[in-house]
This record gives sequence, structure tokens and C-alpha cells, in this order.
Amino acid sequence: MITLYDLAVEGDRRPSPYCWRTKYVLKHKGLAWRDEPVGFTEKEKIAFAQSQTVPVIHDGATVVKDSWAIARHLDEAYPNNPLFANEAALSHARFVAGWADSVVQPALFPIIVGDLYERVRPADQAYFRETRGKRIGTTDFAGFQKAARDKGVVAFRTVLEPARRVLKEQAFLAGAKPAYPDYALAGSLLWAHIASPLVLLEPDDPVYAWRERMLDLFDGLGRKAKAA
Ligand SMILES: N[C@@H](CCC(=O)N[C@@H](CS)C(=O)NCC(=O)O)C(=O)O
Repeated sequence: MITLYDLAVEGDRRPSPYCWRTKYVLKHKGLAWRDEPVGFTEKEKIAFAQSQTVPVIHDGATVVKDSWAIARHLDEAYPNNPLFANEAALSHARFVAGWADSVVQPALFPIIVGDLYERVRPADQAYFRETRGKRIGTTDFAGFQKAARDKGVVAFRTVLEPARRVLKEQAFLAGAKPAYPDYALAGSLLWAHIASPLVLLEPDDPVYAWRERMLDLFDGLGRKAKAA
């Protein structure tokens, strides 16, 4: 049985966008897993993997850290329903995951940081203040979020334009069926959905309809998750 070390915040919510990628990959592959919640400061739980971040998986004797490495490992170890069947699929996945990491999530962070902070476990709040405070230059997360939302929500919707253009033409980023590009972007949107009640998308947005499909996927894996 595979064990997934998954970031947990207050109320056992699981917001990590990277852990969501791994959960979608596990489902895509038809693999069962057991998950082990890890708070921000419970680094001892993942020390065996020499990792400071989650996801980490234990797959039999194999330990893998980093969501991309985990996806590559699972795709090689379990060949059914391949994610990266050819170079084009691998490149597409790498591009969308990189875009989600470097553009989508940085556009989301300022507009949800206050809500996220409110949901971090009390034991982890000092760590969050220290690490995330450095990132944005203040620990007044509520004030920063309020100011950021003035322009940030509209700016975030603009950031999604490349995905919107694809989703006007097809059901999923990967085509008629979902694959890693969809799991990568869905992870970012689930992060926001679980951390914050902020309304991000307008109902007539093709990205909204796609997010609904993603929430329903795999018997409602995303929809069943405890949200903000
Ligand atoms: N490149 C890594 C990034 C993982 C990552 O940043 N995980 C965050 C949770 S979303 C984490 O574990 N943070 C711990 C911390 O900030 O101390 C991956 O793809 O797995």
C-alpha cells in the first residue's frame, strides 16, 4: 500500500496544490493509498525522505519526494493508463505544471494568504508568519490580502487565459480526457478552494465549467474535500 504524506491544516483540511497533483495521479493510475497528515512544522514525519516539503510517498521500499518526481515514478512503476506515453505528453505536462507553479499560484497567493493563515493549525502559525511573512514583506496577512484583492481577482482571471482558450475548444487541458496538465491546474484551484471562501471564477467562464468537471472526477475526489 502506498502512503502519501499530505499537508494538513486546521480541521484536517488538505490544501496543498502539489499533494493534490499526487492524489489525482494515484486515482488516474487506479492506485489505492493511505494518507498521513503532516502539519507545516511536523518535519520529523518526512525526515526519512530528506524532504522539507510534501508530497512524499512511500511505495513499498521506494521513497519519492516532489510531486513531479512522484508522477514520473508512478507512471513508470504502474504502466496502466499512462500519463506520459510519449514526449509530447510529457512536455505538455511539464509546461502546464511549470505555468501553474510559476504564474497561477503566485497570482493566487496574495489574494488568499489571509484566509490561509486563519486556517493553519495554531501550532504552525508562528512558522507560517515567519516563512510567508518573508515572502510578502509583512505579517499583516489580512491587510495584505484585502489590498491585493482590489486588482488581484481580475488579474488572476487574466492569468488563466491560456487555459480558457484551450477549454473553449475541448473538455480538458489534455484533450477529451483529463491527464497531468489538468491535475496540475486543478491542484492550484483546489488549494484556493480549500484555503479561502473567495469567489474566484465567474459561472460563464469555461474554466469554471472545467473546474466543476475536475471536482466531480474520480467520484468527487475534489468536491468531497473539506473546503473553506
Ligand atoms: N516542488 C515541490 C513543492 C512542494 C511544496 O512546496 N509543498 C509545500 C506544501 S504546498 C510544503 O510542503 N511546504 C512546507 C513548508 O512550507 O514548510 C513539489 O512539487 O512537490
